[in-house]
Amino acid sequence: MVRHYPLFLVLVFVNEVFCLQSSCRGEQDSLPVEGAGGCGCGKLKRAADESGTATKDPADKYSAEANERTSGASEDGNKVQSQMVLIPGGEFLMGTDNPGIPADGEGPQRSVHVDPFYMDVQEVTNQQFQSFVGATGYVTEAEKFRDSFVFEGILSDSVKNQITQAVAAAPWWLPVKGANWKHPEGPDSSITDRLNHPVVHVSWSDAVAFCSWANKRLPTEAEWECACRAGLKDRLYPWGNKLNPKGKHYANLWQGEFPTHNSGEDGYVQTSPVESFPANGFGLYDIVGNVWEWTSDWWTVHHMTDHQHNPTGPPSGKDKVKKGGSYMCHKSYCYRYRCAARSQNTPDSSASNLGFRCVSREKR
Ligand SMILES: [Ca+2]
Ligand SMILES: [Ca+2]
Repeated sequence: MVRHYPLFLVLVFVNEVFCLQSSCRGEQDSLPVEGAGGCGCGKLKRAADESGTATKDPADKYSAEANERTSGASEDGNKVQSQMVLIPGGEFLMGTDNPGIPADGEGPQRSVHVDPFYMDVQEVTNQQFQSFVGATGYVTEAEKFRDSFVFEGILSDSVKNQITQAVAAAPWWLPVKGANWKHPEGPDSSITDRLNHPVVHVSWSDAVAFCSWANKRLPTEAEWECACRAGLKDRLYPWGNKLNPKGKHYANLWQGEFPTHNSGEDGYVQTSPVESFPANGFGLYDIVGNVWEWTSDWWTVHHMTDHQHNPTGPPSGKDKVKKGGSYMCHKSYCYRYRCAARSQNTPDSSASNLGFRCVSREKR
């Protein structure tokens, strides 16, 4: 199966990934909420019907019965599964009344209750995803579509030279044939030397399938944000309000001029091994930075100010919420490595800076 993108779709697609992951800040800062659509956000879609392979409900295939047969929890114990920590839940203030990017729907601040739950201390790694694929034969959406989006700055010259499509507004996002979780920068790359890095090029549906196999699920946005804040009130970051307390880096972000120069001052210009930076107060690593993390909620920028109990987001939508920002985020264009920050992609989207972690009601 080969999927050909019409050029206009590629342009929309690239622009969309670009917008959703990182940029549009200049536009969004100056636009009302409705202006979020002005950057093309919300239109990103893979043509699933053309491929005929998109998974509508991946959890169906990875049922509890299948999990008992194959999941790391039942056979390999903690070798495959992430360690989990209890997130005590309770009342917390979600969102902010001082949004860094108002058009993203970061506000208003509202009182939210979430029940206690367990969360993976780390982003799901390549090794863990490899175990899942080895046990189930799962094929990701990027593999079915035979391409995914990769940041130009991490591509080899030989791969770049084969790409003829580009976008003036976002030339650093390139559609790479053969890019997928096993080959993050295309066919000439591998995960051999980064098994402990977060898996990337996984769609929302892929993430749901993995979590279901592990007898877990994706966090709601409220759960994710409660976990990010770690009991601190009105703080920008999981550790406080200063980005680099005492001159130290607390997350894998971008230093330097985006997109031309990443100084790697924090030690990494791409993904970093999970747990390379300090954990937050709940014991969660890389909850901001490293890779974006999918949540289970559909996207909306309109939020009730009423108190909410275990909110799960809108009943339907086009995009799923992702949280935490990535190694590509810099304040100059992607001030989204804050707990209140948020962005979105369609469920079948995948890129080189988007991953996930799982949660569960019981400890796994
Ligand atoms: Ca970095
Ligand atoms: Ca992260």
